Amino acid sequence: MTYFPHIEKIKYEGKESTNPFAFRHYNPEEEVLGKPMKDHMRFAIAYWHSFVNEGNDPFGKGVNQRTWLTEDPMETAKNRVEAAFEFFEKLGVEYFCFHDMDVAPFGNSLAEFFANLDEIVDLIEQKMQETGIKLLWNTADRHTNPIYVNGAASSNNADVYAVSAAQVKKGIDISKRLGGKNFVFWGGREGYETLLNTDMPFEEENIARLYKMAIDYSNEIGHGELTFLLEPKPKEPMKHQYDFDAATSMAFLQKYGLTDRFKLNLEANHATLAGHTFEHEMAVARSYNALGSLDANQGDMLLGWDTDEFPTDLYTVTLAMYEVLENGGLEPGGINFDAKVRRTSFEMDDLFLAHIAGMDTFARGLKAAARLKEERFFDQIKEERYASYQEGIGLEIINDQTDLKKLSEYALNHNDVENKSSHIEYVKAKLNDYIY
Ligand code: XLS
Ligand code: CA
Ligand code: CA
Repeated sequence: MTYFPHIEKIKYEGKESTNPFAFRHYNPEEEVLGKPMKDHMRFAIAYWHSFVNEGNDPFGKGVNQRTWLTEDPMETAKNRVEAAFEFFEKLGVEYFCFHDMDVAPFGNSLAEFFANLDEIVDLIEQKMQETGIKLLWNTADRHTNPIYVNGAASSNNADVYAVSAAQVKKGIDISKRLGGKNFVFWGGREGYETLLNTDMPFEEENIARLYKMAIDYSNEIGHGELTFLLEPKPKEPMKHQYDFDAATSMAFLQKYGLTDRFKLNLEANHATLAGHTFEHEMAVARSYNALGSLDANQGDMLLGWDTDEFPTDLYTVTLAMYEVLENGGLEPGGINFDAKVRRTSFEMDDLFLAHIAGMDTFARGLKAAARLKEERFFDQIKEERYASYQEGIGLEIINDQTDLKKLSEYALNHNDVENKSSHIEYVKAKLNDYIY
């Protein structure tokens, strides 16, 4: 049985290819800065968007043609595993990511859910062994179940807190079993609707408590290598989400002493929602040595929602890949396509076309970023811009050899302060030459 019978393994055919089912830029083994492209990217497929999402929106039902759907939820779940691994292999992607709720039906109780999960994880494990495909990260979906109406670890209801903890425990067990290297905590409904009824410090402390328990449990079961990834998002589904952006998330991790085991999983669309660029979020994370992994997608600048489109904006992707290079790579993280096909792209083959578009865009972004790095484009601009700190009073400042008295004396004797133009339009025009 095959779910994509017309599709052969997707190959790299070069820029001139007119075959829509071929890579024109992503050539997995091609070396860029001494490393195969595929190892720079460590691409992963998001199970939820490609194998669960039905293409519904607030105004209409699902439109996606998906041949793995049946009347029986367990049968559908098993079909999905087959379809997903066929897809990963044909696309040549080595990693995948999933929420517990993506892979197995909840059934009627938590116990039934865990039993369903065990059965499906058996199948996933077998497929991973057969294909060599690996788990980039898994996570516990603590937002879909109606009990999470007031949040999970931030819920006012302690029984809800316990269910959420049980899902996290199960998720870490699954991670150990499948050899996962990362475990994601996206805040889901951790946030508030109104401060009128919310004790914010109390809720945040409870969230931190759960994360500490997760760290302890991972150590206890001999899975202490696991990196936990906190994923910022400013809004949706809550009006205000606690992990607003990278800076807010780092303040939280520092406040509760979690930085040893936690890094950030940054999503492009969430950066947009927070009023930042993707590269800003990555630069902030890097400044804390906390850039863990990426959720590759893009938002629509004309809409205020989390639209999770496939990434095709070469400009942003180039600047993001530049941050990845500056970070020395993402391992053990990677680049997960947290993106869904548009509702009008409802055929099965669109799953391939969309991922090919994203992977080709990242390949082009990587190459442009490598050129920028090799030619020290940004380094030179910055060196020149901060040159005043390389000598004289500037050097004394950065060597901590001054104080307010000395600086005041210096300033009073130097009335001739002169600034230099940044020529920013010229910089942007030159940047275009590297990208296009
Ligand atoms: C939702 C998030 C979610 C996380 C994983 O907006 O992007 O899918 O990446 O829970
Ligand atoms: Ca995400
Ligand atoms: Ca999103």
